[in-house]
Amino acid sequence: MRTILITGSSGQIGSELVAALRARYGEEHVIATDIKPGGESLSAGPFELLDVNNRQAFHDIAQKYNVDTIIHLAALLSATAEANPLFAWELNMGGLLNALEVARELKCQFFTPSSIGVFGPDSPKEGTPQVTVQRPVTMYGINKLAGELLCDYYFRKFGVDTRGLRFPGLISHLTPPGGGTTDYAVAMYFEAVRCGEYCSYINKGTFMDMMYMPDAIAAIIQLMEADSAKLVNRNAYNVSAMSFDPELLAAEIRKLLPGFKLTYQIDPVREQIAQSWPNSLDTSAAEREWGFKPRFTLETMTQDMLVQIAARTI
Ligand code: AKB
Repeated sequence: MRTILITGSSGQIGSELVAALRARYGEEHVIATDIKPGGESLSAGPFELLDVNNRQAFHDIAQKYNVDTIIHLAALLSATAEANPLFAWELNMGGLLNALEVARELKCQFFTPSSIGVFGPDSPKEGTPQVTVQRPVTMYGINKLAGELLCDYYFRKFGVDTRGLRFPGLISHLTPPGGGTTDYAVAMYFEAVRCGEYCSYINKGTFMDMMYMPDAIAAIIQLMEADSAKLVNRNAYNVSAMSFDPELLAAEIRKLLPGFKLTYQIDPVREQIAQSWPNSLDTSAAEREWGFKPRFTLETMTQDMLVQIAARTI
């Protein structure tokens, strides 16, 4: 049985991943950590306060629980990183380096998410290949691309079993994202249910890849359990389930909430970030090497999101 340490557990991915892994491997086998105190659900199992920039504390907690797997999620997302580039470098790169060092010292399997942010304006926009030109123009993208290379280095040089996914925008009705460029999609669902209208900071015609959180959680587990020998692109798989712009998402919401109104007030920073990213990814390497197959389409995700949000609002 695995024993897994997760950093950034209170975040959008972490809060759902901790629950899924505890259900799969047992409560005591998943050590949730975060820089701030965990909520009720995280504290249902082992929880520790951890600043990932403190390597000694990171090592001590991992050793205390005898962990064999580290899932490193703590990071600033794209919009926040653009507003605080120096702190983004410090946290996104310093935290990752510490996590990899602890994984090396304690011989742990390792996962950290990458992002569609690793691509830039020079990358092909449609069907962006697994291996292609990567010249990101955001601090977040630079961090994530350097992170992929650092994970490759720890695999080749030290034999750490590193793995990673290039996540698109992740949609969830449970924990809101914070500081990302793709967050508008989640906000649109919540506002549609709350008041029937949404003002988008991303422009019509700006397409980005997206995926529903249950598919993201399943993909992490599937990749971590995959046969290492088959993982050619082990630290950086393109994954996505759909691509849409605000208009397409609004049209889907209107199938269930016909009066929904979409307006625009463009945020130039986030719009520019979005425009530097792909419109749609080629995910064939993930399909071929470890069987990636998302279940949710834009239609089924929208149905589920609206039902779940409405159920909570009543
Ligand atoms: C963001 O928008 O920053 C993230 C991402 C695509 O990595 N959701």
